[in-house]
Amino acid sequence: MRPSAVQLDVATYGESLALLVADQVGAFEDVEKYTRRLAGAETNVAIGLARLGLKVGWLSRVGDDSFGRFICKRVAQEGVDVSRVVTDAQYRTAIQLKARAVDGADPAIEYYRKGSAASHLSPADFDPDYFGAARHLHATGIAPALSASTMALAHHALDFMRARGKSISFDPNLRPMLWPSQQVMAQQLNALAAKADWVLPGLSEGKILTGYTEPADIAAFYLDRGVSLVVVKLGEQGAYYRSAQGEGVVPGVPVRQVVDTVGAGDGFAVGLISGLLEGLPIEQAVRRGNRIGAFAIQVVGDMEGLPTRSELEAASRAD
Ligand code: KDG
Repeated sequence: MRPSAVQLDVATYGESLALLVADQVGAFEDVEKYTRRLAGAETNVAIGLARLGLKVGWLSRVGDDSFGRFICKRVAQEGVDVSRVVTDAQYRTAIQLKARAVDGADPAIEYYRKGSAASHLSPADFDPDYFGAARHLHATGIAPALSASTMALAHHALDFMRARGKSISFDPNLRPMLWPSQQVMAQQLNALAAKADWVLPGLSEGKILTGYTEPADIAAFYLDRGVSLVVVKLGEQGAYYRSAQGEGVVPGVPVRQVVDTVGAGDGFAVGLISGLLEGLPIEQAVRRGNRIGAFAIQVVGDMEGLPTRSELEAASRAD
């Protein structure tokens, strides 16, 4: 029997991976030492929101193995509800390697995730009471890339939340190595994006998904499909936003040193989602997104840099 529903601000679903970050610079085959951390776009966002004090729940499947237990323990330690994470007796928890980043360049990664426990998530894992009790759904383009059943879950979750008038954010999080082709990736992710309220592509992602090169055209592509707000992330330049109410560019937050870019987009999503759920005007929510994105890139791990509420407030006051 499923435990009774928890009242959530934000619900999400997807795969988390045991992340092994190289302790030394170089090719994976030459690295001898790795530090174990946590990866997963959805749990990065869930943890960031929980650090700001929101109630967040995460649906997933993990293997009945040490990495699965590590992931559940680590995510729960951050205050995210893991009561809907299923331990799968048959399939393993996924692993990701990440290279030591050099001079702010995107680090190389390698996945061991095909056929993983989370790739067996399906609509049968979706608890309507749990999701129905949440105000907001955060979805990414990674979970649906894993298998036909995770794609079915993604459509099911977005359709369910949409039918109940909940807000939905969608970050395409392009991972081409998980898709059979760029064309299939674009077509399938655009179909999901059209079911969301807030769509958050990076500029290069928006170009791949829509064929347009300008942020305004990328935004128009999604607004024409019924999305209410599009924010195109522009890296250190900040972010461009557009909705029926207007458009603008919010400049980026400078950082002293970019340590590792992975997780910047998840940090951005934390700021935007929390800001909009708290009723901030779009421009201020985007500003918060830029700020938290800047926190995320100053550390080696994917989510360790995400701020608590007081750290966020201190950084905002320092401006
Ligand atoms: O956005 C950061 C994530 O991409 C990272 O933590 C790992 O979820 C991950 C993935 O599938 O690449």
